[in-house]
Amino acid sequence: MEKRILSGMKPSGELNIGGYGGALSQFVAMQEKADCYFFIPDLHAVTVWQDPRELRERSMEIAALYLAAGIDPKRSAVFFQSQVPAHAELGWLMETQTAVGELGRMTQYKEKADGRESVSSALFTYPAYMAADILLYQATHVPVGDDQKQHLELARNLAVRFNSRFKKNLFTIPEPIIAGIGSRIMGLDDPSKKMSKSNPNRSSSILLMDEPDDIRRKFAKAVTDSEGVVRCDWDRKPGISSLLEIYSVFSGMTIGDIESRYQGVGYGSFKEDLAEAVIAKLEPLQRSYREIAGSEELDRVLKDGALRAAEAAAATLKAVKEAMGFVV
Ligand code: AQP
Repeated sequence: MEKRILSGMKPSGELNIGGYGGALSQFVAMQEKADCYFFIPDLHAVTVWQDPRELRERSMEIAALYLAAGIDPKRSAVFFQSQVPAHAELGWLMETQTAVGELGRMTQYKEKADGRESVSSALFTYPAYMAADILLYQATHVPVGDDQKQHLELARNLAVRFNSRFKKNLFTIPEPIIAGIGSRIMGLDDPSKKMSKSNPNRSSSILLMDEPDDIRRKFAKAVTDSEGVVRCDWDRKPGISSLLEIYSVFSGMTIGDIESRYQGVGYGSFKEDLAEAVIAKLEPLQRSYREIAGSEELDRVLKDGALRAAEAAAATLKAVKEAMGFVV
């Protein structure tokens, strides 16, 4: 069977190098090997409050960044989730197959709900909708960072359950592609938490659109430890380990090579070189982003992507509705 991949990045904030390491940097290589659907899961972004103007701007920003990173829209479908109504429709149907207990076990929900006075029911049910995103396109593979493994497991369980309850082999069971290097990039201010778009502290993240001086300044201030040795040890040295991970993603060097290069050298020059490696990769991305953002070509790509996605999704949705007993 042909390999088919679905992946996307939520427009819940400005993109940072966490999402770049865990997702965007791998998209181009994926399209060489598979039929790819790269979407912008804007329906998922609104599971927590989003300012409407910012949501629109960030959604367009992510679409432009996909192309700037090298996604070829002739090969891969690039589209907004909200422009393909089948996502919401299958999402509802998958919700009917999901137990409240299963959703309650999702650690991402627990983390996100923690400390909030009011939580939308959509934040709770979102994993069933994520399952629908994947199953709608019969994705054979889904790249997952550390934080998404549990959600993909749920999607697999739902697919198996649906196939056995209604119709064998209707859904393809998606396999995870576990991101290797880059799957764990932590906040610069607190290496116990992942670098997140929704973190209001701007110095916790390197944004993909940051100016070189901001990048240098943020890395210089990144939390490390007092040992002064550049080595990877996630338990004892999460700050340096995360910086090593970033260095590896942006330089192409292995963690081992970087450790050897900085033997006997303090954190200062390691951080300076790390900043330059990141700047060198982000500059061409930013340049190409500026050419693409706001262009008519981008609008065309998104329109075409939504049409292609809707066509692929329609076949699955019809089969699901028939299997469940709807009059279609
Ligand atoms: N810090 C990270 N390190 C490695 N991978 C990461 N990803 C996100 N942050 C990191 C990976 O990027 C993909 C897209 O994620 P997303 O944008 O859909 O959602 P997210 O994981 O919830 O990202 P954020 O930044 O944490 O957003 P908010 O703050 O809104 O929840 C995924 O594959 C993810 O693993």
